[in-house]
Amino acid sequence: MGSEDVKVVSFWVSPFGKRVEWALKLKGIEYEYIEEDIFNKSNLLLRLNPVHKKVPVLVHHHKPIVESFIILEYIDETWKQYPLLPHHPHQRALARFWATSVEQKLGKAGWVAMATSGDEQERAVKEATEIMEKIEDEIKGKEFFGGKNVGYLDIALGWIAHLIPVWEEVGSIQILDPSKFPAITSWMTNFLSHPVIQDTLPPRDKMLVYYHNRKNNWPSAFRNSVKD
Ligand SMILES: N[C@@H](CCC(=O)N[C@@H](CS)C(=O)NCC(=O)O)C(=O)O
Repeated sequence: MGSEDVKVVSFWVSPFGKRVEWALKLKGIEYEYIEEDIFNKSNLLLRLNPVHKKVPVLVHHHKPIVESFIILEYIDETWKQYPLLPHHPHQRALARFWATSVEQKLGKAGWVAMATSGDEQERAVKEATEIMEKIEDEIKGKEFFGGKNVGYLDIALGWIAHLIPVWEEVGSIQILDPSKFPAITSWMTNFLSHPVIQDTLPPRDKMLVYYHNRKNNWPSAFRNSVKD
């Protein structure tokens, strides 16, 4: 795959960016990684993603593709080895449904649970826990959402495995009680022990410092613009 010109513009802790790196690595595609400062955006990012001005951006043969779920589909269609989405259309539809539903519901609730306190935090923890119950039912009895291998939905939800525990520590909250969510807990262990995932995770202590800072700056100019 050495002749492919593939670049990933991302931010070290971006859960969206990790998806792109995981997908490329699972397929054995080499890429150049370009670190972006999302607090002081480069002209490169503004040129590559003028609509959302966000990372990640995949650049394949000088053509940018943005939005992590769209990038995952592009990667899966472009490089056929190690298919990410399930084969059957209904299974594919379900994988997309869970990916986007969890993103919309848990992304916001988890972030607010970490960053706030009092009633607002309590409501957010409750909301996040309710979504976890649905995810628990989905993963029960399986090693990965993709079956025996890490697939599209594992990549889409992978941030739960490494970010939620950090958010729990920063927010002094519990969303993932292992006794309540044994199937998610064992999926997290399986996912985090996969060599590709291990290879790309940011150091936990650096993440803790970063999210403590984000929490301390909340509410602030960022209140209406959750960055990750
Ligand atoms: N829906 C986008 C979300 C991307 C996103 O929010 N990226 C964050 C970094 S983790 C970002 O670039 N934030 C900059 C900003 O919000 O201005 C995706 O899935 O790619």
